[in-house]
Amino acid sequence: MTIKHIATSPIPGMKPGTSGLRKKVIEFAAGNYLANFVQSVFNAVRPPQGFGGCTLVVGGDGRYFNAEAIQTVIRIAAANGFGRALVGQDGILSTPAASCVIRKHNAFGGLILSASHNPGGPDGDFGIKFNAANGGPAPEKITDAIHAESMRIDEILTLNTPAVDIGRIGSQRVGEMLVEVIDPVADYVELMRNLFDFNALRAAIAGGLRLTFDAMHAVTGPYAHAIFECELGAPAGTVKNGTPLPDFGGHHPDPNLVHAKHLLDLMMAPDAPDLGAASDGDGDRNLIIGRGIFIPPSDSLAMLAANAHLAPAYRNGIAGVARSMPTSAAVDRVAARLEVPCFETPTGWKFFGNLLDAGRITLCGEESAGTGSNHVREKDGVWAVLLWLSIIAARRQSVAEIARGHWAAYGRNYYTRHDYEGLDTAAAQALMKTLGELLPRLAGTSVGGRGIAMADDFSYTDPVDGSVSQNQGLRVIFEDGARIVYRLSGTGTTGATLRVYIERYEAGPALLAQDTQAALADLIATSRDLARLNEFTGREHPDVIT
Ligand code: VG1
Ligand code: CO
Repeated sequence: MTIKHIATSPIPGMKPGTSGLRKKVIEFAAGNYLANFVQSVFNAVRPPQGFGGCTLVVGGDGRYFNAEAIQTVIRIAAANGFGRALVGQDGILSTPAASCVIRKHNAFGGLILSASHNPGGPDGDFGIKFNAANGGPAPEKITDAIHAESMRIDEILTLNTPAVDIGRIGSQRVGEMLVEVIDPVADYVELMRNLFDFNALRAAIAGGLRLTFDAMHAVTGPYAHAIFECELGAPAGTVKNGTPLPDFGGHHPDPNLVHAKHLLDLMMAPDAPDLGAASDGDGDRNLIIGRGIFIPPSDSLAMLAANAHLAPAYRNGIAGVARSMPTSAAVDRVAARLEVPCFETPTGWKFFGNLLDAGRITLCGEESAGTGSNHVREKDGVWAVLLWLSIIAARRQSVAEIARGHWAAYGRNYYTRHDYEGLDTAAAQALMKTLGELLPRLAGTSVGGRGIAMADDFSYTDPVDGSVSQNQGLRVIFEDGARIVYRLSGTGTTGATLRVYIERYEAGPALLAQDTQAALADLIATSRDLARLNEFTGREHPDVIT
């Protein structure tokens, strides 16, 4: 085997602090861009004894450039001395399935090729990230090391080998590395079978429980077919847009109320199925809609936590919960009632890893439609649907009844997120800087008729390893518990996206039916005034309201 040494130089654009790399396909496909990142990862994580006995898991969401990228990864992994690569057939592995495979096969880690909910195709986005041996996104210590390596890289090690046939399950050799092409679905289905009572779900579906699942032409199609239709006996057609396509059929695989509007419309009809759900490009997000009712992700997390004991895996209760800071505090109330701890972490799944590994939490989630548990170290869209189905089947109630019952018991955290997309980066940064400077003077004052209890730039100390993550979002907390949070997105690829998160708690059944935007109207106005949004961005309205 002859290892090729390709001279290269650092390529800018790998932001420190982000768990992976997301860019336009044209940037990724140009020159050594992808190869530089992959080599930088290996340089950052190489154990002292080398990669000899190590297994690398490789797979992606099937988007444009996925197949080529996998060949590049395989050659560089072989040249860097990996013993074995496990590759999803046709290059497919959903993010939660990759996490499952890493854990089950005791892999050293994995490279997941996806830009998640970002659009795909030749003009769309591509992405790659490294997950560690626990199956979770690399923690900041590792991502910072990857960034540092990417700034000093001068050489890529690769091989001159023909492309591996990733369409055929079985083993082949690339240089000295064993490449095993695996069924991307099997390990994941087995894990779900162990967590949930498939017999009970099958009986509920046979008894009339109806589901519709939109895979948005992204990676969850094969998983949803295998589980909902084959294992649980839901009728053919339950899974919509179930074939992964390189350009996601020209759609944006983001299961929100804008890009999955058709599902919302369908679920608002009187004869709608009991549960409507969708997932994103790489299968880690979930959208949950009951007949006639959308369940905001923060509420979904709270409702799942309150009812998790109805599924076998969580029968004995949960150890604790965690939510990202901008996620509403609905789940905090459930944790208080269950008398388990509730952790508040920065945005991004990597911050849940230590808490899950240490057994301090069982369930966790984010307002951005991510929910998961200790079964893997990623958020998991199909898992969330299975847990919802389990709860509906066990309680024999509709989603609307479960939600109204929950709000009656715990009160309701009215919550919305306003996204201002494609902003001029300098303008967005100026807004954040100005607001950040204002925050220390806000406590004790009042705005829009509300007293401000505290205002700060969120900083997190990991309770397990003590590591500190700063600048994780500007938050303004009012005396009545209402909150406004501002942060800039770390996942966009065009300009800057400002996310403004707005929340207010209300107890008492009289207000349960109120429209969320109306319930938060005064805080929404305050959020714009405080940040001088119009002045900095020239925007009158957000682009996406969730
Ligand atoms: C967004 C979400 C965040 C999520 C991240 C990755 O990040 O807000 O909650 O963890 O996407 O999700 P940002 O920085 O754009 O706000 V996924 O499904 O794209 O892996
Ligand atoms: Co995703």
